[in-house]
Amino acid sequence: MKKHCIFALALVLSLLVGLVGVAAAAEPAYTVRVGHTLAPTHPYNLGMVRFGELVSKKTDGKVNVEVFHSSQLGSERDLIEGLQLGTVEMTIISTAPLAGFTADFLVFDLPFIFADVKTARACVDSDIGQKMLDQLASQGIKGLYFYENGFRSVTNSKRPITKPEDLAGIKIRTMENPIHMDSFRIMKADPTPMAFGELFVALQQKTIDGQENPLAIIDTSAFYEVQEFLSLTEHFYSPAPVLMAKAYYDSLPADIQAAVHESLVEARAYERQLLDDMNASLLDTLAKRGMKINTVDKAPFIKAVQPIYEQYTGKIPADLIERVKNFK
Ligand code: EAX
Repeated sequence: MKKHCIFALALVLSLLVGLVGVAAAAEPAYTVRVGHTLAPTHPYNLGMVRFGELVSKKTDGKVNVEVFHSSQLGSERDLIEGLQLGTVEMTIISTAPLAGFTADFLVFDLPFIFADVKTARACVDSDIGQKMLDQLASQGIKGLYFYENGFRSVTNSKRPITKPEDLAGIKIRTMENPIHMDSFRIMKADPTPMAFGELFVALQQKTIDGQENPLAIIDTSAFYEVQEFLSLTEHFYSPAPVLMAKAYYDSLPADIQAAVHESLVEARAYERQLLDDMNASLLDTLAKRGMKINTVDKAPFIKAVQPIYEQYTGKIPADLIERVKNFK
């Protein structure tokens, strides 16, 4: 009889241990909500999903990443403020809205400052970019890595843009960034800052004539449905900083922080590769979707926006502008 009781007790105990074990495995210790403004098919989203897969694997399921696309958690400005308030743990955005928080980020918004994507990636991944990310600590933000949005081109519903004068009178949506607005003003366009989430409807209702974004956004956000002309100005390069709430990052144990870093570095290569692969076929795709696409001679555009460099030297340290402009 006694033997049976001991056996039954051992069985109950092992079941309990098993249940606790399953419960523990089921409940991740850390849930990271990542918010962004782009479509679920854009590399921002796919890159963050890949980050989530990698960090969950590296931490045996302790970290669970939930990605919220399409401005579900607010605009890029809302997301930056959300990191500071602790209402969201992580975001991937363009640098443009950060200019209001740290002026140095404006350097990346200077028109035509990078000649090609290889130079741009090397620069943002260098000590120049790292120093900028580190500056965000004073704003309660942990700047982690630069992913990529890409070179921005103009779309509109009025006419092909082949030279700066063609922009005269075009009501163009810009990001909430002074350099973006001044660059289009100097070319006699009529810039309107607007959160990305409101853009498609504004184009559809023709309250604005145009916008400017990289090809992958024009495609994944279906701007081809509401924009007739695509002019390949490639006037700004948008890096995409991945940011975490500093208080949240600091609360993570060192091994979890290490897994976050490793996973973000791996997923960055994946996100950039996705963009490269998409860009290889997007001109053909967008033409098939009905967009009238033209290339441009960039020289007149570069000349037209040159005064922006003088205007912003001082607000952006002159030596930083020189370093980025001459980065090799
Ligand atoms: O960062 O607002 C924009 O046009 C940005 O390219 C977009 O939010 C992705």
